Amino acid sequence: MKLNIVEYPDRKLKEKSVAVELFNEELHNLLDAMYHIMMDSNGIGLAAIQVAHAKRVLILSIPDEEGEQHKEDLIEMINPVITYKSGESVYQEGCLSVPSFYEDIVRFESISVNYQDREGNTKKIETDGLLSIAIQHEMDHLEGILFIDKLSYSRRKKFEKEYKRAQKEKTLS
Ligand code: Y12
Ligand code: CO
Repeated sequence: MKLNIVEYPDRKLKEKSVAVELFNEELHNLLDAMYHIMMDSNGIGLAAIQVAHAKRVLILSIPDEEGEQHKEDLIEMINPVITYKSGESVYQEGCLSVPSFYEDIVRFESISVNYQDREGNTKKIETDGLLSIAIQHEMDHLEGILFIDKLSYSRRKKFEKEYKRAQKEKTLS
């Protein structure tokens, strides 16, 4: 399966993803292809809508203390639901669909999430730190929300300005 990353301002990213009902080969092929494009793009998290599949699917590969990502640490979440949230944390986020732009975003510090794995088994994770932030960022994608949608009016303006300048530079080079 050949996938491409959908980039802002593509309207596809605004789509709400639908629940997965079939845990079949098609889903497994999508998950495998998402893993490859995420790793090839130096990402740590990816939602299916970012590769134009409006399904409630996301993957996460959080680096270890040495900054290395291991296949065995890959987390695949199907139909995730946050069942508990507490605290507040701020992290400078980036997104493969909004390349070259990073901003501080406020999220819950700790969360509990119920989800299904690729076989449809029910799972639960309780987490904080980078994994918690990454899950919340990817779950926003399932609702058609980008991290830039969470910026204040002035920061959003700053983003639009930087984005327009980057586009102009692209066309000139
Ligand atoms: C914390 C905050 C946000 C997330 C969501 C997952 N985000 C990413 O995986 C972002 C990856 C990313 C990679 C980039 O490429 C390189 O660094 C080579 C990048 O830079 C460019 O596109 C130029 C931007 C974002 C998880 C945890
Ligand atoms: Co993103």
